[in-house]
This record gives sequence, C-alpha cells and structure tokens, in this order.
Amino acid sequence: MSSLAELNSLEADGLASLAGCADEAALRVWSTQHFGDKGLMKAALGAIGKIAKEERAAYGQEANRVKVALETAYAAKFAEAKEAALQASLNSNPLDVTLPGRTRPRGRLHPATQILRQIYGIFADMGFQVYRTREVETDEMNFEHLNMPAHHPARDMWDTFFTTTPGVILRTHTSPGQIHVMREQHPNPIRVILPGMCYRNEAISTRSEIQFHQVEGLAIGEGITMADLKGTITSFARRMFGPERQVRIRSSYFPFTEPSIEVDIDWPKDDPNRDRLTKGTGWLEIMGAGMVHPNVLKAGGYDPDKVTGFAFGMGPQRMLMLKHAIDDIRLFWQNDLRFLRQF
Ligand code: FA5
Repeated sequence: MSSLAELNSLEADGLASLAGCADEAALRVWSTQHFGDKGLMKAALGAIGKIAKEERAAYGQEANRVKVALETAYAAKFAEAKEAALQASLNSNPLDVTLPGRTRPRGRLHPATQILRQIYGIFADMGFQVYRTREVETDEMNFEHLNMPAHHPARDMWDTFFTTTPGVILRTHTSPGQIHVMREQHPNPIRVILPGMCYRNEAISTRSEIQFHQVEGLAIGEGITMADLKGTITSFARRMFGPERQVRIRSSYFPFTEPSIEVDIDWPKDDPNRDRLTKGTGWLEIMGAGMVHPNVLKAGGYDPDKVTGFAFGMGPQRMLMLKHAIDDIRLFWQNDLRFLRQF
C-alpha cells in the first residue's frame, strides 16, 4: 500500500463493508480486519517509511484522515447495532414492571430476646450497665457467698442440677453474678444488671419451667436505701407494663438480702385465665429483691459499715406472661412457630 489512490479505496471499501455488517459480532470482525495488529490500517500507516520523501507528508496526512473517518463510522455503527439489539430484546421479552416483587421469608427475634432488650433499655436509662456472668457455677458462688452455708435450709428453695464435677452446678439464679461483679469492682460504686439463663429441678407447671431467664440487678454505694430500691422497681414496672397496671410489694425472705421483698404485678383483669394463673389472687410474682446482706457485701470485698446496696432478681418469662396474658410458660421453649410468630 503506497499511494493516495490505495488509501482512498481502503476508505471506500471499508465504509462499504461496514455498512454490510448486520450485528455486533460482524462489527467486531470488521474492527479486527481494519484496526487489529495485523489489520489494513496498521499496514497502511506502516508503509509511510517506503514512500518517496516528497510524497510522505501528503500520504501521512491522508492516512490519518482515513483512519479517523473509519473509526468514527465504526463507533456510530456500533452504537446503532447495540441500540437495535436492546430494542429487539425488549420487544421479544417485554418487562412487566407492575408485577409484585418476590418477598423473602424474614425471621424475627424470639419474644424472650425482645423482652430482654426492652429490660436493658429501661435500665440503661436509669444508668445500669449490662454485665454477664457464667451459667455453670460453683456451689460456693451460687450458695455459700450468698450467705447460705452447706445444709442451710434456704437451699431448699433452689432444687439444683449438679454436674459430674463435685461442687460444680448449673446456677439456680443470677445472684452469684453479684459476687463476681463486686469482686471485680470493689471499692467502687456499682450499678449493673446481670441477665442470663438459670436452671432448677422444678416441677414443671404453667408458671414454672426448669430453665428460665432472670435479670439480676445490683446497686452498691454510700447511702443507698430501701426507698431507692422501691423507686427503681416501681419506675421500671411503670415503663414495662404501663401506668394502668398495679405493682404490689410484699415483705419476704432471702438469705442474701435483709430486709427482703417480693414484687407482684396484677394479671390483666379481663383475661378469663386470671384466676387459674394467679391461684385466685389476681397477682403474679415477677421478682425477689432486698437490701444486700452485710455478709454478702463482705464476700464481695466491700465494707458494710461504709456502703449499702440493693439487689433484685426478676423473671422475664413471667413478665411476658403478664404483658400478653400468656397462659402457659412452657410455650416459650417449645419452638412452635404458631406461638412465636405472634410477637
Ligand atoms: C431468686 O431467684 C432470687 N435470687 C431473687 C433475688 C435476687 C432476691 C436478688 C433478692 C435479691 P426467686 O426464686 O423468687 O428468687 O426467683 C426470682 C424470679 O425468677 C421469680 O419472681 C420469677 O419471676 C422467676 N422464676 C423463678 N423460678 C422460675 C421458674 N421455675 N420458671 C420461670 N420463672 C421463674
């Protein structure tokens, strides 16, 4: 290729064969023929060196003009072919944008998790941090440091699951967490809640399971009184159950608190199961509580002459029963979706 005439026929032939390309595949072949490494345009540009010196400038200019003309024509034709292919695909497979989308099945939080989070939120507003402790405990932590030496009759309140390792048990309540947190934090003030699973060898009934959550609460500091405990529990109950529900505080006994109380909430008045679930009283107990016993403060490393504290242990499953008039505590761990989907 060495003359202007040849360049002109390269252009004319190129444009003609480009016009004959019917689709993207044909256009790509054309592009390789003209602009590929061994293509016609490369050869034409490469021939510059062989052109006589006086014609070289004119040839070079013309070769570049032809190259740009072919490239421009190719780009336009390629865009045209792409648009045509898109139109063809839209026409052959019309898209119905009015069809509803496919929904994915979505899981949800277990009601026990939901109420735990609600409890964390309410206590967080009152300045309590969440603190976690172990579910497998020593006899020492579960009983002895809580003022219940071996053979203390109060141990009968907590019929215990033992492991095959002597002295190691499944915790019967979250109260041993009190000792863990006190030993870690003393002599500083404490304001924590300790949530988690507890295990007891209970006679299973509509109100009692062998495994259930508790949320322990502990506040230690100078000058903490029973009035602080009552205020904290009452404002918690107001937020959890609403202002229309009643809270009852009774005196009680726990070896690790002195004085001790228990707290009840009134069962929904219009619920037909009210008498059966409350044994005719109209009330269901949600927690035990009291002022931390001096021996327990000592076991935690505090000086009972300097600080006082209150503690409580509440049952979230019992609270869910009261909130939604659920008539059987066993429903929580049966994993029946017909029950769980209601929350
Ligand atoms: C205790 O376990 C004490 N540790 C509570 C406590 C903590 C008192 C700190 C003083 C200071 P009690 O056994 O009453 O107490 O249980 C507390 C709450 O846990 C009950 O009010 C109830 O809501 C829940 N609970 C107890 N046993 C069961 C059970 N078997 N099934 C479901 N919930 C239960």
